[in-house]
Amino acid sequence: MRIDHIGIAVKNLDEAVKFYKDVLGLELEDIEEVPEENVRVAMFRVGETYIELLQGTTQDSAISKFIEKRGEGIHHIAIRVDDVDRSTEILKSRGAVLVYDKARLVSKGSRKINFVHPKSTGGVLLELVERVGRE
Ligand code: CMX
Repeated sequence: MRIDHIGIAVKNLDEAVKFYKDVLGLELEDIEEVPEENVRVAMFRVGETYIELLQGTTQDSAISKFIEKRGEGIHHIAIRVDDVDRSTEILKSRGAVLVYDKARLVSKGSRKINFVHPKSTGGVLLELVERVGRE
């Protein structure tokens, strides 16, 4: 296990990308739309992990709702796991509240994800992410 990425909710992805790239000098790895989650995301490599900037693409997206309620800022911490289905079942059996009953495949099948609700963790949304076909 390791920290896969830290997710930051932003209102304007293009402006935020400019700042992280041109001012902070971070390396932009990828920008993609993740329709399953109603977000557009930009990934910046920071050593062994990533910073993920997220903009909601619909008003009812989790990111748009988060920004409306709490403003821009850190939205989640993602932990890389080997088998997200197994992690989901183990955590449920230990009493954690998972957002999805079954983990979801996203990003054209390259990632399988689930979330532990902030009510379980002391106020931090935790993502569990399996990189499919990657170590
Ligand atoms: N971190 C910490 N607390 C959060 C939070 C977050 N990211 N999002 C919501 N909360 C808090 C709210 O402030 C609220 O607290 P209070 O009860 O004290 O007011 C509580 O959790 C419930 O909030 P809510 O507005 O009623 O929000 P919902 O229950 O509708 O949604 C959640 C919360 C976590 C279930 C929803 O955001 C979700 O389904 N998240 C998983 C999907 C997701 O985040 N997708 C975007 C990222 C996709 C990607 O990384 O690719």
